[in-house]
Amino acid sequence: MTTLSFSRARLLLPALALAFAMTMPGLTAIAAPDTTKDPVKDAAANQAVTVVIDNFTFTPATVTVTPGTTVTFVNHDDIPHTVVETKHLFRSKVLDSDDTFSFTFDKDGVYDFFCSLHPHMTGKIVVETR
Ligand SMILES: [Cu+2]
Repeated sequence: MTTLSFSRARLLLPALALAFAMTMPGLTAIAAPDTTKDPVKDAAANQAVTVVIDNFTFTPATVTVTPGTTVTFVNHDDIPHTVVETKHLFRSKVLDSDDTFSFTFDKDGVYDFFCSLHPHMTGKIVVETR
């Protein structure tokens, strides 16, 4: 059952995350990159964008897209991660290696997300009509 493994993962992983975070103080410095030059923004409408999870990081950390864009998150780490929108717009299941989660952003807005297993992992999808 996914419910069982999810609960176990939630119990086990925060401690690991904390330990990891302490070894990488620079990670918290990733904040508010300049999105005005994001090349993704210039792609065609109804685009598909991929955010890669690797080395406890969402890349790119900020993506600017037009409404209707489907964003796919893919976990390239060898440990599980999740993608959770801060205001509960979406919440992925636990993504094992190479698992993906997709969400289509229909409305303009700024959508912050994080990994519930490693809350220092954060990212942002900016949806704006051009
Ligand atoms: Cu994670």
